[in-house]
Amino acid sequence: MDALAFSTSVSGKIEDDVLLVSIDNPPVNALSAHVRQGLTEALDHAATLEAITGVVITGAGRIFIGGADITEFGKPPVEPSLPEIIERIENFAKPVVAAVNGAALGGGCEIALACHGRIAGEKAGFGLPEVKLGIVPGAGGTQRLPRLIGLPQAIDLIGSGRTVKPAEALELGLADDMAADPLDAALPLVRTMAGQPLRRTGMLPVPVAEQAAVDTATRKILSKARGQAAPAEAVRLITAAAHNNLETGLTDERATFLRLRDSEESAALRHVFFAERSAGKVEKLDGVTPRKIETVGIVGTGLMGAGIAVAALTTGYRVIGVEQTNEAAEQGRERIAGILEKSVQSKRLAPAMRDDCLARLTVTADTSELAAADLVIEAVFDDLDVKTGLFQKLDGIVRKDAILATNTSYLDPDLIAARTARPERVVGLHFFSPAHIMRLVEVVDCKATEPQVLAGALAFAKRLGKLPIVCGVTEGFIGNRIFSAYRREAEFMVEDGAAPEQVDAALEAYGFPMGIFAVNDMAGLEIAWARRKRQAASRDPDARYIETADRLCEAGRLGRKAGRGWYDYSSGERAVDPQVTALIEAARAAKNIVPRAFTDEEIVTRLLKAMADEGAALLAEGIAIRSSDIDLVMINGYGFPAHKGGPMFSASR
Ligand code: 3H9
Repeated sequence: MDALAFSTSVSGKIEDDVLLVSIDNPPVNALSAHVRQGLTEALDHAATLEAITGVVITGAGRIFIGGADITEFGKPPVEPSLPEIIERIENFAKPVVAAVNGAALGGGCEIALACHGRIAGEKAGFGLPEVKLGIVPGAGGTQRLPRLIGLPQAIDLIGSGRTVKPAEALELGLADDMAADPLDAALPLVRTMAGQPLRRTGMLPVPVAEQAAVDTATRKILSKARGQAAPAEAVRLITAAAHNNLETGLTDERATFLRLRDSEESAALRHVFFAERSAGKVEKLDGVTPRKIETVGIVGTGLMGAGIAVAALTTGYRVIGVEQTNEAAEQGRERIAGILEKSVQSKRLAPAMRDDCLARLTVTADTSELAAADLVIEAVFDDLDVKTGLFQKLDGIVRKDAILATNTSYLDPDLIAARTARPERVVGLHFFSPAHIMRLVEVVDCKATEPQVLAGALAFAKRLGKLPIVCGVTEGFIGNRIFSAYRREAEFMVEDGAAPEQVDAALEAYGFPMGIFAVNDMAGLEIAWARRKRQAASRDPDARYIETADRLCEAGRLGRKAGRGWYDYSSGERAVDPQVTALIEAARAAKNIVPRAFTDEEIVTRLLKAMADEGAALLAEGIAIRSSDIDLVMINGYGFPAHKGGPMFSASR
């Protein structure tokens, strides 16, 4: 029989007595207005045609339904609404089964929940990730999921926004069955349901759960919420499902969804969502074929090099680690194996995958083995002579088409490149520590970098599962340059009268996991000290300079590792140190500064402005491609709270 077109994106096919409805709205089958209209038409068709005894809903391509169309948020509503369709599915007189071929997320999962049966294909995924967008499910998810799988499980799933795979979905009772091709199981299932009483999720009682289990699940979610509203609202709605009837629960859910959808928090998180999708897109690379990378050389297997090695091994690369001596090579190998082992213990890596990773790893003191590498990343001491010396040596070892990447944080990669035989193959790959965990990688497009080389480095970072941000050459690239401006402003305020602990508390109340002075102590003060000493001769003598950090370093207060820095850590906790207070007061007195009071609001406003101003300069200089890239760098590398959208987003509001 010919295909039926219910709308531009929803089609139907009659399979004997079953209407098979397919949603085809690339790229993710989002529930745009035409999909909702098509689904309504399809249900009308199935309701009126007597020969149809049941309906199966599936998605075309690799996704079932990616959720509500986020691009419609903030636009005038278009009928029919998703809750209306979902209610209609649940109350439909004929059985409706979801053949979940791929990700069923947000509104997509809510459609599946309202169906009378759910079959998970092998690529299926079920999730309600709304909290990640600063909202709660708005089409019944908080009311139907607990009815189907229980309160603690629903709190975990909705509160975390995580996606479950078919086996777990089956175990939870979220899916009724699994099949390689979900249609193969959905069609017979819907036929067996015809004429039988249907299991309507919204009519089920919420299974009785132990209060302790509900409390534990709630605590786990709230402890990670860091000042965001959505997770707590989601928990409240789910918990209320146990004593509310469906209608009351749905009304409360809808009102909460609409309120949160229009909040700053949701606008910020949606900005971050779309920013991540734009990141790494570089116009000048359109149509450029990336250099192929399969074997990665890593020179230096300290903390950074070992982290990069683990990231590469776990994503399928062959890795050749290089050290200066056999003994150091053995230690490097042990360090890498140790990180892999920890991942096995924490169940993030299967034991078989660890063995596979180790089989692809060589660590050697023989640099000539790098002849086999497609890409060599240096993770050696951050010194210009050390790095240039290494790259010059590599010129005589690696293939002509191999890429050389520097992981420098502060040196000028153009200088390193200029001293090599082929500057066009040099690129920056600035990882953040620990490199196997931190998502951010600044991919530095140097003056001479060839497009194929940049595209190769970018593709490599993406395959590592990282969030690559392309940037030009400048001292500290995007992140450390903004961090320096932010730090300078914080130090100005301290010299003018704020206490470091007040600055930190204001930042932490804003949503940073740690204030800037505590972060400096954690990272260690010596690297920035060395840089200030290097720059002393070229510093503008008229520019304001704060000596306090130098005085701390001179007194051996190099941060947390030393037990003292901006704070005292001798008790194991960070504590205000009267010696630091005295040092700050002496610095003020030396400059005749009369300290004044700062409000927390002024502190945060000035720090945000310092970041945004530096970001604007980076854009003007062409160092950053787009302002949302700057937001992502600060969120993923420097603890800027995602639910505030980043410094550029926040400055634009
Ligand atoms: C919701 O459902 C609310 C309901 O409870 C209540 C409603 C009343 N809408 O990520 P990708 C775009 S809230 C519009 O690279 P992947 C994306 O911007 C929603 N557009 O693909 C990108 O565009 P471009 C709950 C969307 O294969 C392109 O699709 N759902 C949406 O790596 C490809 O995206 C979610 O939060 C959307 N919903 O991953 C799920 N989703 O090509 C959000 C994506 O122009 N989506 N786009 O850059 C995802 O997690 C991933 O996109 C997904 C596919 C896993 C589906």
